[in-house]
Amino acid sequence: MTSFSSIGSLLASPRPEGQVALRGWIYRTRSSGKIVFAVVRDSTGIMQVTIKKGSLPDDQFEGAVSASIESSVEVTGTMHQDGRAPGGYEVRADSYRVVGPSLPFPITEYQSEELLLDNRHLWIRSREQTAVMKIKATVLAGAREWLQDNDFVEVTPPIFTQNACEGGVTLFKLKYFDRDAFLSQSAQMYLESLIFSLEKVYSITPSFRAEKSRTPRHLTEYWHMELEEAWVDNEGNMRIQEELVSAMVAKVLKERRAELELLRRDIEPLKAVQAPFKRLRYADMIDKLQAKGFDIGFGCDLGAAEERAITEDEVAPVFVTNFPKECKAFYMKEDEDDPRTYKCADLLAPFGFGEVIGGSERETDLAKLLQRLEAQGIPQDPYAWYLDLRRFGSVPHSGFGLGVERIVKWVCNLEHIRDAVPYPRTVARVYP
Ligand code: NSS
Repeated sequence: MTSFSSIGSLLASPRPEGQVALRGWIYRTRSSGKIVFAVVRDSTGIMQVTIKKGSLPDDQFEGAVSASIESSVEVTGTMHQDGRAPGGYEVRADSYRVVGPSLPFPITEYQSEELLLDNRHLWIRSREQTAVMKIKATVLAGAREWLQDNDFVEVTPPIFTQNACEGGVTLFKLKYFDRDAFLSQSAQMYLESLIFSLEKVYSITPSFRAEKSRTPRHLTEYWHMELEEAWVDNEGNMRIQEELVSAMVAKVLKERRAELELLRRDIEPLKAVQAPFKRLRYADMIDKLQAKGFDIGFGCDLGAAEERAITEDEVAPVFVTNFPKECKAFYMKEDEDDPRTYKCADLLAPFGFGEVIGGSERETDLAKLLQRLEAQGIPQDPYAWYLDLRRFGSVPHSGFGLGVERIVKWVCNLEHIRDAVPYPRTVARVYP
């Protein structure tokens, strides 16, 4: 049986004049009379292959002439240095077998965004998408590595829920047999319950938000990394976030240089992503925004434009702390030093990328929680179990949620969040 090598391994340790076997998909191909120049890609790279009439059976040569891009092929031949080939080497084929021919590929160089999205199942083969998916996997691996090194336990919270963790406006409601249920917006409340045994927990799950607005940073389904820790206050929570994010970026810089380069991502600013991150108070940011001409006052939430103005001159992410209560969810802990505000922080990525994490210390005062539910007209029943957590050995605790695609969008410098996920779900799209 033929033993195939990956293109990446062949280019990393070339075998000049040596016999090699590779397989993949035709990335480019052109023929001129008695010779076909094909570029073959696999998951690890691209390799130029030359197919010369007479060097292999005629039917294989004809097959190479007629095979169009995205046909899958198996190639054997010898590897030769060639300065004009990508990667500096080419393979001269002595056999070239088309495994699965391709119809004319619907995606060519210049296509509308709509056509690309309709053909997402084919478009995800592109080298850019492939690089983004690899970087995303490394972002997740870097996080899991840091979390494991720091004794966090990965847990698996439910997706069907009856709790609106982040408010009713963006809930996806569904029929759960004879009851109503929602798709989870956040695992937070379940994670809070798990700290009473495990103390340090995290989960990576899909979260769902019925976001009607079409923006470059909102998906209706996104991957949510959430963490909760007992005995930690808001400052400790921020220290975890800055170390975690620094570790994720460091892992990408260490292992995904080639992919960052393919995406033409300037890596210098990423090198500056190192804990600690700046802490800025919301109230000071309002003053700063007013001075810049924004029509904004204490109590207004920060939108994309405000976040951009705060971070446009930053190289590393920054925390904005102490949001007014009216901007945030009922479960956050009041700051006794400034009771208009919560002990909370949003982490904003630099250069205007905006919010990537939302976190807070949690309110442990049962009376305050009950009072807020009442004031906001939120029925208590679905939260009875959550409120119980304050009745059975409550402890100070904090946690946060990180939008994985928001991080990937920033790290890869993508214009739109939909390119940070293979099959984007937005208000306009659930196909393919
Ligand atoms: O609404 S959050 O700000 N906070 C929570 O859900 C908390 N309950 C998390 C927690 O403390 N366990 O969302 C957290 C992050 C936010 O900073 C974004 O990075 C991301 O989730 N997020 C989104 N990403 C993509 N698309 C949408 N629609 C979206 N909404 C939030």
